[in-house]
Amino acid sequence: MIYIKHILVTAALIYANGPLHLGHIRSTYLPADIYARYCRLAGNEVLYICATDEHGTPIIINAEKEKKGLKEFVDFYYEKDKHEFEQLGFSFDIFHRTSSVENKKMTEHIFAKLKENGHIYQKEVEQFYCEKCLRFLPDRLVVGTCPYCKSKGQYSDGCEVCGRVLKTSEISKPKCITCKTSPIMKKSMHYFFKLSFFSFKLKEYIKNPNFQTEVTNYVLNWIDSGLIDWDISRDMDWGVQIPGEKSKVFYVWFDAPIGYISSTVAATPEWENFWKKNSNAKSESKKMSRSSFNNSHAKREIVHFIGKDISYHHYLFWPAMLMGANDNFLLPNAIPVRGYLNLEHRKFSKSKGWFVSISDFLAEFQPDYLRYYQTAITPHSVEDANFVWKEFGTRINTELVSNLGNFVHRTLTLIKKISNSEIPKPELSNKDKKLLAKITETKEKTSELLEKFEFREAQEEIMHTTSEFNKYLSEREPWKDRNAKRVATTLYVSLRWVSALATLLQPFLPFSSQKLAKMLEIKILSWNDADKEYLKQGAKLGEIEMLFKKIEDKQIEKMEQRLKK
Ligand code: B3M
Ligand code: ZN
Repeated sequence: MIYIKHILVTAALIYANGPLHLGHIRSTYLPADIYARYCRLAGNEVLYICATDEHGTPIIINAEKEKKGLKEFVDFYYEKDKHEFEQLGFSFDIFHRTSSVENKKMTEHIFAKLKENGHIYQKEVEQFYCEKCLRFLPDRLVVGTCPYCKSKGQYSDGCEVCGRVLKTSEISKPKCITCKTSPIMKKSMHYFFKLSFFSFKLKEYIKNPNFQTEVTNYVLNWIDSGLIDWDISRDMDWGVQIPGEKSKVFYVWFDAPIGYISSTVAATPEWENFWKKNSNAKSESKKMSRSSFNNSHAKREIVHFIGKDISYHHYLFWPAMLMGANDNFLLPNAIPVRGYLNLEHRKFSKSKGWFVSISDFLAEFQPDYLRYYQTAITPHSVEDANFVWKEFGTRINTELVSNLGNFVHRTLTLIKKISNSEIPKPELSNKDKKLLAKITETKEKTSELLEKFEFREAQEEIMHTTSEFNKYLSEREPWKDRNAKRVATTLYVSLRWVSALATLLQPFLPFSSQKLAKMLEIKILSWNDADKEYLKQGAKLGEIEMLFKKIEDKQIEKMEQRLKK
């Protein structure tokens, strides 16, 4: 089937409460960027949306630690995150914030709808209250001992050691995080969302074949063990105020996913084309062919990329909110989930110094190195992975530098030397033609993999074909071949793969793909044309630049040393 889709791609909204590290990139922002870039090249109408998640108690705690005002604190991380995401080449169409006017309005709207439809009720509950600080202490503002595994120093909303989500007042030996006194229990009227009402519908919803079964098995388990209605209010001032209330805001997990919609609103007046069932999208015209995966008859697609720790919120709360609002909202078509990243086999920890920030990385290496390695170690599954400096160095040097970079460089410099940068005229044998056909095959195979979110395998596919062309070039030895026709043919065939690479690499390595396009003096237009002969005979190549630089052992040692300190 042939048509343009409206595709909304989101990456989990990053908490504006600390510097980004490599772990954030791998599970969420990079895969989402690869997908968004590919979908654009494939001719779809795409929006890639992200924002800072600026509410909730983690922000309050870290702002207090850094002795900054809340607004000043989130402003700082909003700017910092935005800048670092840009440096890594993430192609957001908007990087917005959940503290925006649009988000306040959309949150109020969805809340009003849920209320209107009878999905909200009020109930009096007991909450921790600090008599010294004179404030309620929701979620992370209380620390204590986990009642299950007895680990000390756990937040009242969940234990990081045994992974259990805790109910209010369940934690033992509670203490106020600020003044360390023991809080009392005080009554407060809260708002609840009837999550339990949606159990059946959610069970139907998760049957979507786009979802990973390893995830839906979990989710099904949660549903079967009984969904509990969800307290969506908090007694504090930081957040989206609940209409008609004083010192009561929505729970951060209520307004955060709404940030996906409100950021789309801020990005385009045509936001409904991405979010609503019956809006009249203008560009349903016929254009691109997409493989049969992923209900390809649907004209709209919403894809949320997330890390595995927030599956509950995305597979249950969020679709239930959209269903309950009953306002023509589409439900997410796909929610790809990926696992955590460890650093040299240990959990990232900023406080323990076991950490690599984006700025530290970029001070030493180009952003495409990070993109390449992270994609190479990230399957489309909840499996965790390891960032290992030595392995990083080896893989970049053998795969990017020796295989890809070398092939491109050899081809282009030989053309420059032999034919004064003019595109050579070939005489193709059957063997040459067979190799050229490989370009189309690779393009198609890569599309299929990308549409199944198998980005690691897609990147491998391109690298594998690069090795084949590299082997061809080495075997034909054009640098010492005396047959001018043969030399021209060898270089022509190699150049066809170089020019295909400019497009095929774009989702993965946007900086290198751009450099390559500049050397070839071409514009990257569409995925579909990647295998076409768009370098015409007689045309000339531009200036040649090195794509990649070898990583030295001492650079790797320096990064390892930094961890040990
Ligand atoms: N900020 C948690 C996280 O960054 C949370 C995601 C919100 S997505 C709507 O993993
Ligand atoms: Zn206190």
